Amino acid sequence: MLIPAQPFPYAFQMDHTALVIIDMQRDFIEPGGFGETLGNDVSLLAAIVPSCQTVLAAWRQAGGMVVHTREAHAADLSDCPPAKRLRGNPRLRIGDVGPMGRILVAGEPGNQIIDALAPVAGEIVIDKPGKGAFYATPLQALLAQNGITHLLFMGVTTEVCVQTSMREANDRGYDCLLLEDCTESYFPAFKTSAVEMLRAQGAIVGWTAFSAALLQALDTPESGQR
Ligand code: TIU
Repeated sequence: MLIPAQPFPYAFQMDHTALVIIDMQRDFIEPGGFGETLGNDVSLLAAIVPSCQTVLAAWRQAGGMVVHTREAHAADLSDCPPAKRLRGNPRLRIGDVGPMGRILVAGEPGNQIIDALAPVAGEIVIDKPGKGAFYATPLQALLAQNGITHLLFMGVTTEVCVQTSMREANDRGYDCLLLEDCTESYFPAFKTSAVEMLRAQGAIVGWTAFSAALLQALDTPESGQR
């Protein structure tokens, strides 16, 4: 398939491409989680949920591989460096008890992926202790086992976990595309900057496109090379 993208069209084959959904968790999107304890207005992030749902449904329908990530720490916080836990002056720190359970701890209610985008059987779910999806996770091995060479990214936040994951993936040789209307930041200006810098210099990190371009290609797979 070939879809309109910036800075130039993006080519991919369904069976070598995975949709990677970064950290669409209650901890970032709902009040009372990690995102809000950092002082952010979390309501901005909910706006992308409908477009993410549409893409996820179409990608599943087309039979594409789906990877969900969660920023999550072990209950004993053994995978949370003090430098991360002690940074800044949040209202609640990682591991503290908040209204949705312990902040950013695996298995807690607030750490779950939001219901609207919940994983289904057969989809990969990666718990990651860092901002990037590859650091200290089995993601690269799982993608290699499945012959994946191309990654389509959605999720939050654009300039933190999405950008870090996309840069990690780019350095590992994946052709990456970010769906612009399926990612969001607590800081609109940072989203704009991140999108622009990722695709600058001839797609130095990767491509960007709007979901309509992907949806149109998925509707008409015969329109491009499959
Ligand atoms: N704070 C912020 O913008 N993001 C994070 O801490 N994690 C993710 O982006 N998932």
